[in-house]
Amino acid sequence: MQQNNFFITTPIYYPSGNPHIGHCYTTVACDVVARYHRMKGDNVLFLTGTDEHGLKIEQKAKQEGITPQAYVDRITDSFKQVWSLLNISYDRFVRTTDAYHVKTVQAVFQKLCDRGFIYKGTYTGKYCTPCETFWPVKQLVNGCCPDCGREVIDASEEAYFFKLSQFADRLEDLLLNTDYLQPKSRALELVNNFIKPGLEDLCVTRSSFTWGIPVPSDPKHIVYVWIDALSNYLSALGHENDQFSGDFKQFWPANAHWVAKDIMRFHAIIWPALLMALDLPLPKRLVVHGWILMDGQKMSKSVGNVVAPKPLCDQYGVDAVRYHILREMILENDSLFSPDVMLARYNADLANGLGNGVSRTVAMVEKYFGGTLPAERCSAPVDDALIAAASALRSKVEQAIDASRLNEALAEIFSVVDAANKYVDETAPWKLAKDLQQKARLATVLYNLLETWRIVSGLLLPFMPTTMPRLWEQIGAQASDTTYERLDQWGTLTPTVSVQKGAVLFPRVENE
Ligand code: ME8
Repeated sequence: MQQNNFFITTPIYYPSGNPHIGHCYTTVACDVVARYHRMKGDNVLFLTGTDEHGLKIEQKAKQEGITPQAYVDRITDSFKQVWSLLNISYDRFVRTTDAYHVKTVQAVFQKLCDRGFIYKGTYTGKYCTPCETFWPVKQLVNGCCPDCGREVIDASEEAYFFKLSQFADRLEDLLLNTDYLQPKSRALELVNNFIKPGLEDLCVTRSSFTWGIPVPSDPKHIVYVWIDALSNYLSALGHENDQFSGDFKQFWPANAHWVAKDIMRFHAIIWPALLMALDLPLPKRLVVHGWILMDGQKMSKSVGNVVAPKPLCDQYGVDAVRYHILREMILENDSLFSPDVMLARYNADLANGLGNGVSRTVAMVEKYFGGTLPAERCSAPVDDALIAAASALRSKVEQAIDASRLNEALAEIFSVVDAANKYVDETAPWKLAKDLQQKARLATVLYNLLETWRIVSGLLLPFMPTTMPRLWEQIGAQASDTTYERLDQWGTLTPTVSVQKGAVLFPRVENE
């Protein structure tokens, strides 16, 4: 089988506060896609990291009376701890303070100068400190930052500019006529808001603070934090540094950058323009999702309405948290985080639907057959719908994941969970068990259920990587039964399969 390379990235997060459920959404989503591609046999490189420079970090460290480096070291650790808690299988963690990254940023900046895309001028305009963003006055909303709504300050300084305006036509074409942006519905918003009003050249250096990467030829200027940050996707592959030899050639262009809509503009306009100026291939896909809202507002450190992942994981288990945040999010929309919805969905989908469905099947195999099914079979028409639904599931899940619609992949899987539970009601194994003539029929019903749980759990593995192997032990599935190739092959479990009763997979959680 030919191995495809697959390079997927999260944003590199600002270590200006501990990670919350919003950061977890993007990271868990990328983790699922990365695990899914590994399961398919692809050669995956999954990158995440932290974006550690800029005025905001410098100010935070000052408030605490420590150096910016000490400050980012601490918060970056807290990101790594949360990713480890959530079972995030990243392959590489880039920090913009890493020496190899600094080298790449300086080389990229110099290359843009050498190629004539950067020139020196004077910047006058408005600056939003929390967002680290300069805004042309015409883009302000009611005089405030169009992203976060907060006040902006006057700013004027000698600075370097990137000739972003030259790329307007190519960017418009990229957004409207290619599959770069997903969902496509966001393209018009970008073209109308940013390209049509006239793209201005981008100020790409700062000289009002020092916590950043100096311009190599003019070190009193610091490279703009977004040029610094976006370059992580190149530096982490060893481009223009000698840290990871061969990876750039192997993994660039990225297969998917995942971000939320707050930073879409940087990834849909500035990033491709920089790559065009560097004459590098463009990423294949930019996946932009909405926000997790809390009380009607974006969940964010600065609004102060964040939900921390640790207490939720303590209450529900890590896999349930991974499941829940992905199950609720429709790519185009924002989604509300609600503890009540989480509780109700956990109990309905995981505790009752999947967990109870599996444990009931296992208990019946134990009760009626001492734990091992006999080989005799007797089919009935009622089996056909379940077998068809389970056999077709892999291709539906594949389609949904390839379209970055993870909630739809989960909805497809849980419709088969429902079908399996309905099949139990329809076939009433407890009635069959009363009739000695029906042994083969009873074994067939239970085998069909075990097979359905095998397919369902195999496809759920990227979403719930801890619980699914425990489920396999219970239904008697071997590692070879749950490989990707077997997940659309009905009849994989050995006919005389033995089950093993185990701990409750998803204990019910009561409303406190
Ligand atoms: O923007 N809902 O870092 P950041 C959904 N350093 N996703 C959310 C979210 C929410 N309420 N809150 C945060 C930066 N996110 C830059 C990125 S990349 C070259 C540089 C997620 O810490 C989402 O992925 O502000 C969003 O795009 C990202 O965190 C912003 O993280």
